[in-house]
Amino acid sequence: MYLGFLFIYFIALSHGATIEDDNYSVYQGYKIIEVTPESNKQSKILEQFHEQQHKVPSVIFLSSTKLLNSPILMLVPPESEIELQSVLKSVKLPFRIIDDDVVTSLREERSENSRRRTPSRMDFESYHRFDDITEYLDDLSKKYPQHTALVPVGKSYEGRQMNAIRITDNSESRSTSDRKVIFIDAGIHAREWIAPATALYVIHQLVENFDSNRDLVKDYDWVILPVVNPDGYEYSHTKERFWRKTRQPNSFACIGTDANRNFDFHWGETGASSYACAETFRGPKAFSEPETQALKQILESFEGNCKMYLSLHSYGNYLLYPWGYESTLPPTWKDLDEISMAGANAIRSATGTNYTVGSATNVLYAAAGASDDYAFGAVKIPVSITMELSGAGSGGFDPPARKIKPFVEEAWIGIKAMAASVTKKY
Ligand code: 0X9
Ligand code: ZN
Repeated sequence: MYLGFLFIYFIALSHGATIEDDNYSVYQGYKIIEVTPESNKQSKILEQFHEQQHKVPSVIFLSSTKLLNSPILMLVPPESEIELQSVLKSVKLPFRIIDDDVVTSLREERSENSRRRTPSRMDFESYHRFDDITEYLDDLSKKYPQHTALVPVGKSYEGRQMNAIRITDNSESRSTSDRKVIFIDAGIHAREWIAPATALYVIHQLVENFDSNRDLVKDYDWVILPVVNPDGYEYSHTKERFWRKTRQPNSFACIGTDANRNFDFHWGETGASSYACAETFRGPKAFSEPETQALKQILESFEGNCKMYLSLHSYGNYLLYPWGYESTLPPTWKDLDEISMAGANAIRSATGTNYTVGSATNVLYAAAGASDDYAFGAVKIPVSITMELSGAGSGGFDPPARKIKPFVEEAWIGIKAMAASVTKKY
């Protein structure tokens, strides 16, 4: 008996997981269901059902869009399957079960996904834990003191130190406070692991491949915060793979706030839940989360100098600009469109991947209190873009390890093109 347990334990270890670490049993019996609305009526009913999840959460929307003929994925617990099916039947919307055993898929993916990086270098062959990421930034700042500096941003609810890295070309004579800034963040949503990986790839390119990318840092400093929500990120590694929110407890024993609904700009007006258990909970008040406060402060410290705010999310291949809280477009939307199109076109000609460009409300859905609207509307950063990266694997948030490299390389092509367009314009 004892030997049997020991054997299972070693098998688990040899697959890169520990028994204590197995975070997938919470999804026992869950399925991933895909629907593709083809008419406005079908799209509307699904939107209403999505809205309802803001109040009585059961089904987790893994992706959503207003565009017809685009697939929408849902994570469906066994007890909600019948309800969902009857909603879909009422508008003759066919569905496809794309995964009827989420637990097994996640376990299989996990064995190849999580490995520690080789000390002193970053690799893009697996997803890295928060401590590993912190250590990498630390290493870079020591190894390249002439080009990099750590910027302490704040502490997460569970006390994790959040650091951004500032990348600069020291041959410039202007003082730091006069330099223009491009600010990138990732990992506001815990489960979107490809986003921090992309932020790390941008850091790696700008610092470790400095000479090839010199032009991009000539007039601009880059400040990059690779994980905005470290508590959630770690929780999605160790407990619930599809965790989205922060980890600060709320009423009704429900934990976490959707950090991308917690910013004080039209806070809570649309597409955000006032219900603490919902996936899109806006928080008990604006900036209730230490992580969103930290992001607000660092953004405000670059007020006037920061010309582009780019927030990395996944997934769906979208480049979204304001507004995200209402369908009206801001007066400068043509500039925003031109810069986003530069990114989309660069990616399309390099790899053929198609990024959809448009305002967040018009392309996806209205959701107020997000960081992109705050950066644009409150901090007055002239270019604010949310980039929804490529998806793959379970529910779209688990691109297999071998896809990390091509995905982050592709994103970098788009980011470079957008940055080039910004530095020319501002
Ligand atoms: O809903 C979100 O926060 C973002 N999509 S995600 O699938 N990564 O969760 C989109 C945010 C777009 N911006 C605004 N609505 N302001
Ligand atoms: Zn997101």
